[in-house]
Amino acid sequence: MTWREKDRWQRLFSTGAALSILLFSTGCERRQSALHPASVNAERIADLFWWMVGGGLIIWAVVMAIAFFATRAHPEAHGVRSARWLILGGGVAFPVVVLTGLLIYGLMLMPQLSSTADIDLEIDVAGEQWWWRVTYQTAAGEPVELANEIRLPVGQRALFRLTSPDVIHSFWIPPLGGKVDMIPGRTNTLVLEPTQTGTFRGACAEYCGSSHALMKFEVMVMEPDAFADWLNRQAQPAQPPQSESARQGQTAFLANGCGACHTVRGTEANGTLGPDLTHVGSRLSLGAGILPVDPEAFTRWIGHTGAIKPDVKMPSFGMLPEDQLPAMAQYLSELQ
Ligand code: HEC
Ligand SMILES: [Cu+2]
Repeated sequence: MTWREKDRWQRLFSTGAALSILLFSTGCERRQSALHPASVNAERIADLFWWMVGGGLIIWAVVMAIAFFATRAHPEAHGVRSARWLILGGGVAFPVVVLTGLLIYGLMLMPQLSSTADIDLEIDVAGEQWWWRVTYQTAAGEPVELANEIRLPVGQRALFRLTSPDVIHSFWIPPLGGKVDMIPGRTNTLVLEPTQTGTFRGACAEYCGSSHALMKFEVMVMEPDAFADWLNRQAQPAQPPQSESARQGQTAFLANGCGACHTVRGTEANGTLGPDLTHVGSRLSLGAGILPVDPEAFTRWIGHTGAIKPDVKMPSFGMLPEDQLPAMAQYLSELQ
């Protein structure tokens, strides 16, 4: 291959790489993108991001113009005085001014971002391996526990208390905010005030073990009335099984020891190691954002737990008699 051919291949390759990066980055989903902010603080941070991108582009253009000037337009030697002026101006004065401006802007944002005043609602979230334990403090007194799902009323300020029982996770809902570490023995706080309704997606942003990539959660921002109805329903005990197969499912659920790890409020199942299943049939996802919520998915989850989520802290129950899994799946789907 001659030098010229090699050059052409290289150019083709780098254009292809640049194009695919562009395609991938525009393929980002809105519901999991920090560039489509949907909360007061996320909007402020996105503004800061765009100012920095804009400023960076201008500085890049100026540097390119100077490089062009020095290498193509006037390649001859330049005077010492004008060179010194350029170095002091562009190398010392300019960065000092720009970086000081950015620092002041950032410092001015911080008190607003971390303020915990005027809270409408308090939610505890614990990062578990590998799911999210979510507890709402209700006005009525009894806290309401659920998993892998957070609903918020639009326009209200929600205070999150973030913890972890064992390893470090990081709580992140890109369109709303976060990337706040959940550290054992410590409680970090985060305030979110959503500005639009919609369903968003959160993820763990700190490597926490083998199924780190399989712990997601759904965040639904709703009108305040719909939110209050939802929280009321979540506070109710589980409804009794409706169909014959769900009744058999409940018997199997209790007989096979599921209640040692799972709570179904209103029944004798009161374990706390795994997610509260009182209203699991009404959830937006199963297994921390990796399966849909339907009888088929329940059957798969119970029968192939470890294959779906490596190192999961729930044993697989694939060895149970064949009719028990669909019956339990029916029971769980009816826990609306
Ligand atoms: C040793 C404790 C343990 C036992 C016993 C157990 N589970 Fe689990 N279960 C868990 C844990 C932990 C999770 C969370 C797994 C994850 O997503 O990482 C879980 C998750 C689930 C989920 C998904 C919940 C959600 O909101 O995503 C369902 C459904 C479930 N278990 C059903 C059952 C059934 C049915 C049985 C009995 C046949 C059972 N479990 C027995 C610990 C247990
Ligand atoms: Cu994690």
